[in-house]
Amino acid sequence: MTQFSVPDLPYEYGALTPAISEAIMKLHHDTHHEAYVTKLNAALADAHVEVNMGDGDQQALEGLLSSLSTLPDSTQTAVRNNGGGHYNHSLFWQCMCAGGNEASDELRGALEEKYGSFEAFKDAFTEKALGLFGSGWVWLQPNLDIIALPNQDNPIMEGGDAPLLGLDVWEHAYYLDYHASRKDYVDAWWSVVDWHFVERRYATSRG
Ligand code: MN3
Repeated sequence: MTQFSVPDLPYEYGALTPAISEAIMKLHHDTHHEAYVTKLNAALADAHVEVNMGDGDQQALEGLLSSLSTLPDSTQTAVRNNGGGHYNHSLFWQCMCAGGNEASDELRGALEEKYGSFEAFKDAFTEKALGLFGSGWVWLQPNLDIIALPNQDNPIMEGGDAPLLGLDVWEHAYYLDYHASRKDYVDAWWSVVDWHFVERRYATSRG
């Protein structure tokens, strides 16, 4: 039976303070992410869908999410929401680190070229985050496009590439700390982005 599992955070729960509190990280990782994984495993078991886990959760999820239409109709929505939830959160934890860091010359230069300046890129990304109605995610793609998608949807589900960077703008990601101010959350989030992780993904995506 296919069993996906919640990865440990790559840092302590309180590592992202004050941008994101220990209380949010515990709730978000231990309760929300855990629930997506539990429901994903249940949906696959109910439909007797076996997934090759040989290369780990991330590879298996990329295969699953890019071929949702091959699943039984009754399973597609559950896998879309909960498989998306598992993939997106697993990526999200890795996109952050204590204190954040700076983008490299290569990625920074490419973003500056596309958006005019690094600040203009951040403004464009923030604008997408604030403009997304309801729950969803904002993604930076390997071609450096910024895409906002609802719910737990991910560019992979649309036939796109695996994102480099993702921002969770569900209320559960910030409400305890910032109440209804998504803008304060996004502004603080920039201070904990692990650009070294993002630039490794950028380099890999370019072969
Ligand atoms: Mn979330």
